[in-house]
Amino acid sequence: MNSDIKHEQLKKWINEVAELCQPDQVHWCDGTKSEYDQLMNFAVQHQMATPLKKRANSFLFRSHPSDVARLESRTYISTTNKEDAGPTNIWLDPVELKSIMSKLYTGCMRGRTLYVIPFSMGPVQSPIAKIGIEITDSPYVVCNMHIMTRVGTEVLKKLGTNGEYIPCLHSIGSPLSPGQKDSSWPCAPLEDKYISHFPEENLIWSYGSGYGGNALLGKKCLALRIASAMAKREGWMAEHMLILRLTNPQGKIFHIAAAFPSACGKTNLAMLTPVIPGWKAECIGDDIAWIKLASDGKPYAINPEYGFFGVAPGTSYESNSSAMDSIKENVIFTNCALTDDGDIWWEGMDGEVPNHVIDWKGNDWTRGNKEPAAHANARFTAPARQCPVICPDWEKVEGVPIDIFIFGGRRASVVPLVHEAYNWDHGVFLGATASSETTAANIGAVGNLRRDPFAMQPFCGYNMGDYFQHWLDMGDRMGKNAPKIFYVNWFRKNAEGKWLWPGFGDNSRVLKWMCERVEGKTGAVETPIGYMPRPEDLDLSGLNLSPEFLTELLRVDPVAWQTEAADVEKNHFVKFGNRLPKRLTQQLDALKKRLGV
Ligand code: O2Y
Ligand code: MN
Repeated sequence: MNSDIKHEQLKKWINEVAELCQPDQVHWCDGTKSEYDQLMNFAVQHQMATPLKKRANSFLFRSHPSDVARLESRTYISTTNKEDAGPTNIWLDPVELKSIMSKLYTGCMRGRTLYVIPFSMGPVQSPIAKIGIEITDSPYVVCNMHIMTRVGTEVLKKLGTNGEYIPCLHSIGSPLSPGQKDSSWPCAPLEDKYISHFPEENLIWSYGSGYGGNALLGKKCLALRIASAMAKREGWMAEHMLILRLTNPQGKIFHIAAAFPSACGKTNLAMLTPVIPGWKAECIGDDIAWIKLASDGKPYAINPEYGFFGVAPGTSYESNSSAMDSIKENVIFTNCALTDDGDIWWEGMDGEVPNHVIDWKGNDWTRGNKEPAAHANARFTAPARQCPVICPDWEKVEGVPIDIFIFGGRRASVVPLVHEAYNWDHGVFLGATASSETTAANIGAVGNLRRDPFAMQPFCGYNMGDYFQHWLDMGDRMGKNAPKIFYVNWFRKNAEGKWLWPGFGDNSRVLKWMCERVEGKTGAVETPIGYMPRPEDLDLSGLNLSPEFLTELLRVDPVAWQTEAADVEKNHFVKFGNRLPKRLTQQLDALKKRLGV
């Protein structure tokens, strides 16, 4: 296949990497089913994967216990000047980082195959799409990339002889000596793991981890960290957002892009089943949105991905029936439990807890065991086309016009169910100050409050202060076409620690209010934090919600919000120094004034 490649610069890069990493062979991926099948056969033969008797063409992988999630502590944004990476990123000098990593890469693919994966983020013919080339020595990564991105010869054709691509170099960092038996999940020790981004040259180098966001480089590394920096330079937006189409009973269509930190039910909202009669929801994407202004002045979004890399535990027919129906076949499961009849299982799945399974570490597990059978960050990788509520326009090359932006987080107190920004700058302030309490799927202690601006804290590939300015600039360019901005919190609790809002399908009630706000058809009250629905503005028909719960859901406690404003000022905004746009300081001052501070 190498001789068919007409892109000389690409061939040169592959040859240079092959010389450095010294693989036994080089394989150019064509993205075909037979390639996928061959790689899966290889994984099964080498005890890396277990075929599942109960799900056609589906496989279970178990990772090494040290390699179970993306690693923020080993993720680097490497720019010439430290200030350009900003206070939310870990920075290393590019010369130093490349020197460290080049040593690690030397000979790192011995005994293995180097796979070249040409992939497109976005439909290949979309003007918003970008091409990446991932080099990896992991068959697991190749198979996941087949599902998560558009891989193959069509991409190389589009690249032609001199097309632009984003080089993504990945190695699991575990060379094999002659005759050495491989392990089921080879990877490098923590101190040798690096997930590195060089946004000034659109370059990604990842070493040592084979898991998720660390290794499937099209996702967080390219589509968010590198793309966000490209978007800033080129005047578009790369956001950590789901994309949802809502159609009201009159047939009017609304497109919503919503940003939530990890572990806030983003995939569930992306595949929402509305409880309100006559409303329909369709999924366009569950994690990432690339948004460009079209000639009509409106922002159009595409989902750059081709599949879902969803959190398994907690996913059930009750919480997300569309996700369950998406994973019946052609799925890769990672770190789930294996049942005795050859199916997967995880905590929170419908039905009885099984008496016996093999847990994610490969050990016997019986009901009542204190340890979970599936890892909290266990995943399914499933083709988006298998989702029963996938929108027929999800691959539209020009994208869909966005009417509403939503920010949110997981807060047990203070933050009400929903509020609406007074204007674009206020909406940017809401995004910039978004916060969430951590859960087991985030790294770090459970229950800590973390500011997660625009849900981009782990994913912004440049100085977050400049990113805030970029949002303000985009608003200026959109003018009257700028979407309305809302902030939601599905997770408020009462004094007894009980959830106040049922969430899931009932979230459609809140989305309905937003759509009616866009149409100017429903009311709201002005509060210090933004417009909010009066109880009568929300469609709560058929919902058994006590008046006390509703009052608490919509309560704004000025004293708690004064503390919130002080926290934003003293612990959050202060980090951005002179990169914090003045317009956001003005928003904070306006909030304080409305709160009577
Ligand atoms: O732990 C990982 O490597 C995956 S993280 C992830 C996966 C899919 C969608 N979102 C996320 C995230 O952390 O935001
Ligand atoms: Mn995500």
